Amino acid sequence: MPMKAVCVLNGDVKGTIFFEQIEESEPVKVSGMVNGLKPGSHGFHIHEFGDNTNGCMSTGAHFNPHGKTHGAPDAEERHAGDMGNIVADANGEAKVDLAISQIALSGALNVVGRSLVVHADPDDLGLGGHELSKSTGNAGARLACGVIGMCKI
Ligand SMILES: [Cu+2]
Ligand SMILES: [Zn+2]
Repeated sequence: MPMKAVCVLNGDVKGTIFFEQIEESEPVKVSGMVNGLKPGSHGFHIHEFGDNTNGCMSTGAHFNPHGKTHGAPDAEERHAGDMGNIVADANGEAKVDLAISQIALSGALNVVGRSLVVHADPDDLGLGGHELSKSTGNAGARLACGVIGMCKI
């Protein structure tokens, strides 16, 4: 059965991102728009907790059910929540249109109830050589976040 979820991003930037999965064996389509960004690349991750009690700081680390190190979404070694970067144009607008196979909207890889986070800086995909590259991609401050919730098909 197809499933659909949505995340409204709130913080220094705004956005609405939809998650759709046709069936369990299919990747999750992640689409939508983020506005108010500095032009360029911004780290885009699913963090483990759907907890915004202390803003984006209480969303925890990257969703990582397999105990891996940080990487690119298509790399062998990466967190399930690693979705790479979104790229904002000169107007600060980033269009998101991804297909992510390491997450799901049900079962062990379910991301519903977790948080989506947009960062101030580019995610170096684990390759930057910074002390944070292998844990966060050195993507800097958490600009906005929101809890991923089920929505009507
Ligand atoms: Cu993040
Ligand atoms: Zn990561």
